[in-house]
Amino acid sequence: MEIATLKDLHPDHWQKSAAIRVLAMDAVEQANSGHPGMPMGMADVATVLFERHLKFDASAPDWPDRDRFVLSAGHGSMLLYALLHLTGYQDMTLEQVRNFRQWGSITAGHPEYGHAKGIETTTGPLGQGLANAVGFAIAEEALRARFGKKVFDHHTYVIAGDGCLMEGISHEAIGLAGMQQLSKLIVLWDDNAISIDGDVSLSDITDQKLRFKAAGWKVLDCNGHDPEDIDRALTKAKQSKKPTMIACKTTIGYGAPTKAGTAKAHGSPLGADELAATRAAYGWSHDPFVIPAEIKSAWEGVGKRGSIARSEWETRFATLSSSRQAEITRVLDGSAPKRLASVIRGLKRQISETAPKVATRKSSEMVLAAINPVTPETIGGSADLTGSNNTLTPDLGIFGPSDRKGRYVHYGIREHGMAAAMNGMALHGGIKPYGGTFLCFTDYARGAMRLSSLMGVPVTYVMTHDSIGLGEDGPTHQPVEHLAMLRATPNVNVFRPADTVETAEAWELALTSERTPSVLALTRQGLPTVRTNHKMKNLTAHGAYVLADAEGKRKAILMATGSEVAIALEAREILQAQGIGTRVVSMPCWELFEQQDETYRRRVLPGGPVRVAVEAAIRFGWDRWLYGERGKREKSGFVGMHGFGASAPIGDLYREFGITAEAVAQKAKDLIEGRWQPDPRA
Ligand SMILES: Cc1ncc(C[n+]2csc(CCOP(=O)(O)OP(=O)(O)O)c2C)c(N)n1
Repeated sequence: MEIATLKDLHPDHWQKSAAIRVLAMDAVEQANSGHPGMPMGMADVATVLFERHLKFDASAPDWPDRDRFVLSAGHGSMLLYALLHLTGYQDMTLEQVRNFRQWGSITAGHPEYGHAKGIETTTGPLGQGLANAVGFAIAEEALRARFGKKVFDHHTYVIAGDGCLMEGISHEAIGLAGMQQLSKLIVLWDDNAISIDGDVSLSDITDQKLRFKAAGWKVLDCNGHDPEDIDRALTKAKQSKKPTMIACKTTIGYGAPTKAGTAKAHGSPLGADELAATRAAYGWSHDPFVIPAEIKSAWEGVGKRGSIARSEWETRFATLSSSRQAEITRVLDGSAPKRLASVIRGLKRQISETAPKVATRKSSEMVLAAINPVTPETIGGSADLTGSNNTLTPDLGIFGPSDRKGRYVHYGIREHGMAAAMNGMALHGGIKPYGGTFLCFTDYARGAMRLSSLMGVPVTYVMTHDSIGLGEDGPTHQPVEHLAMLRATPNVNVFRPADTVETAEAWELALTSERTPSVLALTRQGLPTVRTNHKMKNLTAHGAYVLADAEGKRKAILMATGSEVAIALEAREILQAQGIGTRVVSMPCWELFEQQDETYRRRVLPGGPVRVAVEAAIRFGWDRWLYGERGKREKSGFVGMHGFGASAPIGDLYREFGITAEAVAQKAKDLIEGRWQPDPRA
């Protein structure tokens, strides 16, 4: 649709959408970086969505029953910032818009969760927002089933670009949403046929509409510059029993005389001449960042449109029993249920007394069996490894189109989609998601896992088969570098528990974490209980602690995690038998140990004794504890992996790779007797 026609037929709409366009153009120009084309192209769609469909109240951005709006094409961030400013979100001032992409502003290059109200999730890595939205929609279904539609009854809208749909993660997200019949999920595809390199046809000829249809979606079309057509499609989408994708035919950089419809409008300022010419084409005579009062006030009216629905919701909420209100408030706040701590303590006591020999993946199942019944906000799942990850407990039921009260999601073989959906659920609020796969396939989930950390959402990753200890599946499945990679990631607690007691403690910490995701690295193979002395206190909360102290003069400290703690204890026996006083330090979570004060760390790892670290993974990162923390290079050694694993039975692998109690004891003795040798790979 030509500008003249649009202005003529829909003058009010035009003014509103033009305000988005010029704010985007001006902010990108001022910042001298950013992406004007997408906001200019999608301004009409966004205007109709916000004006006629999106249930929101700009004065109450956290209202739990608001519709969620996800800008998956996060490079078009100015579209969102303009909408938030125009509709009257308090924190999104004009000053913030002027400071687009500057240090300290809330208008970051890409929308970042927590920076400004109205940003539901961090987007920018293409496809993530779309996949988060699947989690938002799952959370809404689950909460509606649990608390009723008086309290939870809202849609999730997504704007996604060609890039989002080309990314592999979109395939996982679309497949999952289609199967789950998430009818309140509506995706608006910015079908402008342009990406950075040029025409999308340079790299993709997929029929996206057929693709969505094939995955079980309803598919609609609209002219993305015709408000009535956009409205018609959105109205129809809301009646669908399936998730809906609306292909919105748009022109990138709409109205820019020489750049519209080309990749030149995608990711750089229009430039002074083009900017002036575009203003002229729009008939927009106002100075940069000036929005005429009547247009601003019309937009503010849109921002208030939802206030009636919101106050009606508050009235309905107030009619609920006080215990129901308290429970809803609790799950939305993310506070742990009262009984969680006592259930964990009870299990710890029982395990310390009976000392079972079980794999920590099984330990995790035992813990979940105890905590899931008292924590109704958990939604578990696995990427098709349920029996191996031990993530399903008998009380959960399966979440699906015919049972929204089920609390277990069969994610299918979709690690990345699972991780992103979990982010969405956690961000929605009211749900504590956990999901499993093999630790090695962290690689496949990595894009979304990084965002869990960046956004500070407390999801829990249950990563089993955590070392060569998985045996015959071989090196393709044996993680060696993954712990290091996870530990290198800011803001994630990487737990590698040694037994069921530590596993229970790790779960307690994961479920009570407020701003940090957790990874539980769990074994396939059986492990003895090493914590046979019941302690009420959560020792894992310290990150590392003295599990067995030296008898006699302390000459060696053995540090280990997970399955290698038992090996360290055996090595200690050998050394003690030879009169060498040896301390064993279990280090289930380095990140938490780092957070302890100096005095505690000094107490656990005093300078003086030789140190040997043992972990069936590569050494990377261990030096911090070997000689960075009051240790000495010539008095420290590492027993672990130096490359990829191999396909063989577990016993052979540990022996062949030299990860044995004898090797650990020998290393300690060599160090004590001054026979230090540099590790060529360290
Ligand atoms: C995972 C990921 N890969 C690459 C990029 C860099 N990037 C940002 S936008 C973009 C092109 C997106 O094209 P499209 O979705 O069609 O956006 P439009 O050109 O319509 O604005 C790319 C490659 C990114 N943000 N995320």
